[in-house]
Amino acid sequence: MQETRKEVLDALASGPVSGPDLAEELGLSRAAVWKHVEALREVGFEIESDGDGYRLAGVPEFAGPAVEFGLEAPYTVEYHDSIPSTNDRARELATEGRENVVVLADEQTGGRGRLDRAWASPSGGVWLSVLLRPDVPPTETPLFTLAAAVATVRAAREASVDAVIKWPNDVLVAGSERKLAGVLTEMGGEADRVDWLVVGVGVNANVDPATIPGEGATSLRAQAGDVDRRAFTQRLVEEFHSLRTDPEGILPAWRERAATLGRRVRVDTPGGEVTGEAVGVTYPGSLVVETAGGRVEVTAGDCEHLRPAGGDS
Ligand code: BT5
Repeated sequence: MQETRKEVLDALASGPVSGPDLAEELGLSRAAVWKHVEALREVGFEIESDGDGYRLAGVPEFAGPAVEFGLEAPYTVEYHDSIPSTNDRARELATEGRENVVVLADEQTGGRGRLDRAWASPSGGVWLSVLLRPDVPPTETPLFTLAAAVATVRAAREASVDAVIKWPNDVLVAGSERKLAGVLTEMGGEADRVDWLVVGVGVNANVDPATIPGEGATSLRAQAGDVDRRAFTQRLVEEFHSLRTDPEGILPAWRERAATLGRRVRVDTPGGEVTGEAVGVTYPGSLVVETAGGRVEVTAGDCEHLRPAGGDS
C-alpha cells in the first residue's frame, strides 16, 4: 500500500479523527484526505464518519491492503481474487526488478507443485509467493523452503491446528500423513549468486478437502473450523521474515517441528531410492538417512514415511 494511505489508515485506526486534524497531522490537503478515505472504502475498509470525525470500523477479510495493514514485516502485498499461479506472477515481478513482494490469491487456476505436478488451489485457500533478492549462494536456497515450512507450522498452531513438517516441504497434521500445506521454492541467478528467489506456500485454509483431488489432503477448516485468513497470512509472513533474517535459527526450529526425524523413510531422489532411518537434517537442509549401507545425505527428493513414529522397529 502507498505510504501516505497507510498513514491515513493508521490514524483512522486510532480515531476518531477529524478531516482537518488528519490533514494537518499528515501535511495533506483536506481534499487529499477525502480521496484516501474513499480509496480505502473502495477496497473494503469500513470507515465511519460522524460528528467526531473518521474512524476505522472494519477491515476486509482477505485482500492485499487488508493483509498489509498491521503486517509487521516489510513486504508489499499484491492480491488477486484468481490467478493462474502466484509463483508465476512473482517470477514476472522478479523480471521487473521488484523484491519483497508477497503475491497472494484466493484461488489459483494453474497452481504448481514440485516437478510440475498440479497443486489444487480452490477459493478459500491461502496461496502466496514471497519474492526476495537475498544475498546468498544458490546452495543456500533450501533453507528458505525449510523456513517457509516452519512459518506455516507456527501460523497453523496459532490457529489451533497441530501441524508438523515432513522433509523437505510438506506440512502435515500431527500423527497423520494428511497434507495441509506445501512449499515450492524457485530461483534465478548464476552459479555463485542468487538473483531472485520465489518461495511459494500453498495452505489449504478454508477449503473442503473433498474438493482436492487425490488422497491425503486436509485443511485448517477440516481440523479446527474456518480461520481468519488475514491474521493467518500475516503470522505466516511475519514468522517467515523473522526466520530468514536469523538464518542460524532455521534448522533448530525445523528440527523441533519435524515429523520425519526418527522415522523409517524411503526417499525417491534423482540418484535413486534411499531407504533407512532419518536421523538428522544438516545445513542447508539435507536429510541424513542411516541406511543398511551407511549414512547418506539427501539434498532433494520425495520422502515417504514408512511407519508411525515410535512404531515397531
Ligand atoms: C508441493 O508440491 O507441495 C508444493 C506446493 C506449492 C503450492 C504453492 S501455492 C502458491 C504457489 N504458487 C504455485 O503455483 N505453487 C505454490 P509437491 O510436494 O510436488 O506436492 C504436490 C502433490 O500434492 C500433488 O501431486 C498432489 O498429490 C498433492 N496435492 C495437490 N494439491 C494439493 C493440495 N491443495 N493439498 C494437499 N495435497 C495436494
